This record gives sequence, structure tokens and C-alpha cells, in this order.
Amino acid sequence: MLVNGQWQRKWDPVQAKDSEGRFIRQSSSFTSRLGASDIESGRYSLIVGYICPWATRTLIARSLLGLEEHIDIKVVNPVLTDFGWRFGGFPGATVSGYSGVEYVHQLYTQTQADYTGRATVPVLWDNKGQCIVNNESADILKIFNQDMRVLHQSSIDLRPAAIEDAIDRFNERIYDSLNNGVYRAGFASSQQAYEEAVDQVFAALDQLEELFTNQKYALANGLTECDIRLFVTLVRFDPAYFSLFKTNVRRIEDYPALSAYLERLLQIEAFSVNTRIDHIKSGYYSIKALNPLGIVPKGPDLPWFKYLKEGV
Ligand SMILES: N[C@@H](CCC(=O)N[C@@H](CS)C(=O)NCC(=O)O)C(=O)O
Repeated sequence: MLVNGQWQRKWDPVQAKDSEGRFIRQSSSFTSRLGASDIESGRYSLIVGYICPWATRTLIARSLLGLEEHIDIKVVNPVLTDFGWRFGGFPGATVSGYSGVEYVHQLYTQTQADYTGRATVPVLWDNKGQCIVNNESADILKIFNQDMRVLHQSSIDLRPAAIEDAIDRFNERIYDSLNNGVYRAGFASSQQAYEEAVDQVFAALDQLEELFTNQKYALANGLTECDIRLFVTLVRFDPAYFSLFKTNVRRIEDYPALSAYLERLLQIEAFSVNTRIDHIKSGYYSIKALNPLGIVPKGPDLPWFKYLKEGV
């Protein structure tokens, strides 16, 4: 991480923990929204990693809303280095395109010279101001859906005003137990913290299995932001979390309704084109604290890989 603008120590996934060994995630630092006069086609770039579920939320929204030709993407190498995320050098990864910028942390110090914190993706970058606008995926989803509406080439609304409360309630319900729950299991530093997290993960999955036995999407109204948030965790579960994060009580494949839901979403191009199993596996298994030798497992081979365009 960066401390007063200087890169400290080697990269380490465990951000902070409480006295019982529970993983604590840092909160995001750049949280601006965009006004009408800020919106210009081509002005912003989205810095992402296909490995990262939070970044993939924003990639899927960008595709669903038809923002691809207005916001370009820069993709990091999924393999973590001692200096955090690096650009290029992996199929599907790109160079930064900014002179002298090899690592994501350089974009943070370019924005704020004395920045202290982790240099995370996703980042919404302003090419005009040469600075980070926002590094919180939940906000970037709102920027794309609401602030950039004039640029949309799609009639999809991922957050209809009439059901915003229901969207926020659903998101809240799955964030701690599932989206972040898998990380709390994987990065737990005590048996008790691990078991607590795993139990919550599977309680959430069991409930969702029941929900999707009767419903096509997370909310009965149709596709929303909630489906994006759920999808990015479900799609990483069997290929990575199940073994690396030890969330191995059941696979998503063992849940018929959840598997059908996953396949339903993968038949929508915005979901399949932004899912790269090669990035997901190489990235997660490069976390040295959990897998010191960096060996990437060959399996599993899952039936839904047939929907993926690249990187299987
Ligand atoms: N709150 C952030 C979390 C982003 C995040 O934690 N990204 C991870 C990748 S999955 C990251 O960049 N980690 C690098 C680090 O922690 O140093 C968001 O949702 O945008």
C-alpha cells in the first residue's frame, strides 16, 4: 500500500483485522460523482482487472448500458506483483497508455501526491484532469447508470428510482454475507473468524437458491444492478473461492437454481464477454499469502464455460 505517497513493503492481501482475526476491508478514498457539464464522450477511462469482482461490476454495467465507445478500458495483469497491480504482460491485459505509468499505484499518487491507502481497481480516471474521479465500484455503477445517462446506447436502467430501496436492501443483504463474505473466509486469520464467515456464505447461498427457484432475477421486476453484484461472486465461486478461500461446503454447481441463474446471465453478452477465467484463476492463485508457490490448478471444467468467448 501507499503511505504518504510512498510504496511500502511488499503487497499483502490482508488489509486489516480485528482482535479475533476477522478481515476488514478499507473504504474507498475517491468518491466524486459527475455533473452534467463533466460528461463528455472519450473523457474518462475505466481501469480494471478481469480478476476483480468489484471491477467486473463496472465492466458489466459499461457493456449493458452501451457505454463501450464512450469510456475506454485499461486492464491490469491479473498476477499480483510486490508493487500491486501492473499494466500489460498477460493476454487481455493492456498497457496503461499514460507515459511512465506501469503500476496502478502511480495513478493514485498522480492524483494525490501524499496518498495513503491501497491502490485498488476499479478506478474511473479523468483523462482531461489527469486524476482519479472515483475508486469505489458502487459509486461507479451509479455514475454510469445515472450521471452518464445522456451517453447510453441502451434503454436499460440498472437502478430504477421506483425500486431503489429494494435494490439497496438486496445489495446490503448479499454484500457482507456473500460478496465480501468469501474474502472474510479466505483472509480470516483465525479458525473462528473463518468458520463464522463460511457459515454466513452458505446461509446466504441456501437462501438465494430458494429465491431463484421462484424468480428469474434477483428482484422480481427484472434485471438490475443486484444481478451484476451477485453474478461477479457466483462466477468466481467454483473456479477460485471454493478451493483458494476454503469455501468448500458446496459448489455453485450443487445448487440447481443458482446454476441455472448463472447460465441465464451468461447468455447475455455483457456478462460473458467480461468473464475471463484465465484472469480469475491466475490472479487469485497468485496471492502468495494463500498459495506461496503460485501453482494454478487445472480444473474445474464447468458446463457454463461454453458461454465464454475468451480466456477459458
Ligand atoms: N471498495 C472497492 C474495493 C476494490 C478492491 O478491493 N479491489 C481489489 C481487487 S479485487 C484490489 O484492487 N486490491 C488491491 C489491494 O488491496 O491492494 C470497490 O468496490 O471498488
